Amino acid sequence: MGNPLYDRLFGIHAGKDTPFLHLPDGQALTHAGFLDMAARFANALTGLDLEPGDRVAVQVEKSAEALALYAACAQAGLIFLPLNTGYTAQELNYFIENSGASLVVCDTAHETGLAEAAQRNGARLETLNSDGSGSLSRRALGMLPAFEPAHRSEDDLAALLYTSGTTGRSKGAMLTQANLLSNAETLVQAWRFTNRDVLLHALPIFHTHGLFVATNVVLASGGSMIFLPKFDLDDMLRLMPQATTMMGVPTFYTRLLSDNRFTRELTQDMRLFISGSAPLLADTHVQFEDRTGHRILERYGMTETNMNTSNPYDGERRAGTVGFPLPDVELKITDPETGETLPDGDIGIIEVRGPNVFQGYWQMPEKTAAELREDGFFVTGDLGRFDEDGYIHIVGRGKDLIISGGYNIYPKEIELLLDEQPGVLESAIIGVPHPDFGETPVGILVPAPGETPDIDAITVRVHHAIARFKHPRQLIVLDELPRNTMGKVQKNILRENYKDLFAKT
Ligand code: MCA
Ligand code: AMP
Repeated sequence: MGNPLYDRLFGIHAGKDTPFLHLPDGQALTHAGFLDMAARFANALTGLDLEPGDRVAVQVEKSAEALALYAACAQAGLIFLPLNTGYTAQELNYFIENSGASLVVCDTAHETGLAEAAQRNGARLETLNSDGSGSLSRRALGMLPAFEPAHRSEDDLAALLYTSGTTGRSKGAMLTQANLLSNAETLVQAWRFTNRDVLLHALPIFHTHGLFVATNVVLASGGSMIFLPKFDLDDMLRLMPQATTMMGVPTFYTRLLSDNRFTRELTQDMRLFISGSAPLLADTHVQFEDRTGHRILERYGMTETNMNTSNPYDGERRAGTVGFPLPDVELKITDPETGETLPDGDIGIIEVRGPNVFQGYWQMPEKTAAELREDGFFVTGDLGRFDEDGYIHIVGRGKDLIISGGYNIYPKEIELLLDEQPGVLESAIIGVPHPDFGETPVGILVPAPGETPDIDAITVRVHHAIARFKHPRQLIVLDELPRNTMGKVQKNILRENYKDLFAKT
């Protein structure tokens, strides 16, 4: 039976002295060296009595070792559960409990804060730091650099990625080996990746974009990555001439364009720039081409589906669109009320079906049934339309979601928190345009009768409870929220009223 994920992404590189990771310290880790590291971690994991199917929750900084832990989980048949490094202990407690993780891996700095949550949920706790040190690495160092991959089938779960929801509770998207492999292999073809490619990798590796889209594509094609801990403009400009491709969220592109050192000459050896996770403004697309001569290739995906559509490699990459459905992905536009397919050109909800689509939400059958139809179509909640040439335009969202610098923020989660603060009757979180992050959350508070909410105290509590990127950039007190005749809060009016709060001057 083998282990398709391990075999097709990692095992194929056994014994190769070719570079895989170019690290910030100037060192390169070869494919063989990386596999040795992964095998040691796999031995360490099984030494902790983990068995195929167990969940491994990982909140660590980006490093070669962190990536090797992903490979090790694939090799040992464990379900990899990566977590945003910005999440607070309170948020992590939920993920550990909900997933029933057997092992939590975190930075030493967070060990004390997580110890109780791990213990309460019967999970072991190990550490892995950005410099590669930590208790798990120490275990791994004492292990052999060889590990017989656990038998797994394509239908077995490979990863559990939590994605927030409109109800405020995060849901674990169950992704199988087949989900990940089919998408990686499709994207290699669609974007013409080869073993000569060098990807400039500055994305985090705890989300689909940096982990599956970027890393799996490079693994499947045999190329290498310049593996940066995070997006740093100076590093990007310095290293771009050594790369052939880059994947980024729109903020990467606007930040590059804001610097005069970013020139046509600097990008002359680049083959391809890819953007996704949030809408790329048509204006950014045009400016980018004017400056560099390259047309950014925009694609569209979700945690639940990996990538669904892409602009063409050959042919017109059309600004303001996300291109065509990928091979084997079916996409239809449906009426939000009836679910019926709409005629081409009409705006409706985007639904997708294909080998990329997840298996449902971990232990949440009702939520799964609400979004994943019995015929296999997944209701994305994004609003779109086909244009006359078949390009897909995303024109909005049917779901209440804010995307800040590529990170999703679900207003409901923050509203629930604000509503329970002293002196607050009710609240609304809206997304307003932001020059750097695309959108940013702003909170509107309505005081309880006769009370004055203490904004400073509320801010402190919000900061303690949720990740930095979700913090409302401003809290505004209003006497009441605008409502329609049905009593529903009219967020569109609030968005319009506050749309210029962070406008560029
Ligand atoms: C960091 N901060 C943020 C964000 N990132 N605040 C709001 N939105 C953000 N995205 C916080 C920092 O913690 C910091 O807090 C402060 O804001 C300013 O940080 P700054 O230095 O400006 O930010 P940065 O560290 O440079 O990060 C910005 C970034 C980063 C480079 C845009 O957020 C990023 O790499 N985003 C990519 C996210 C991504 O990979 N998304 C894919 C999801 P303080 O002031 O306290 O220090 S997967 C997905 O969506 C689907 C599948 C898809 O289609 O890809
Ligand atoms: P996530 O849940 O983090 O996977 O985010 C997925 C969401 O990001 C999608 O449902 C879209 O709303 C949005 N998204 C991803 N790529 C694009 C894109 N190219 N244009 C517009 N929105 C996008």
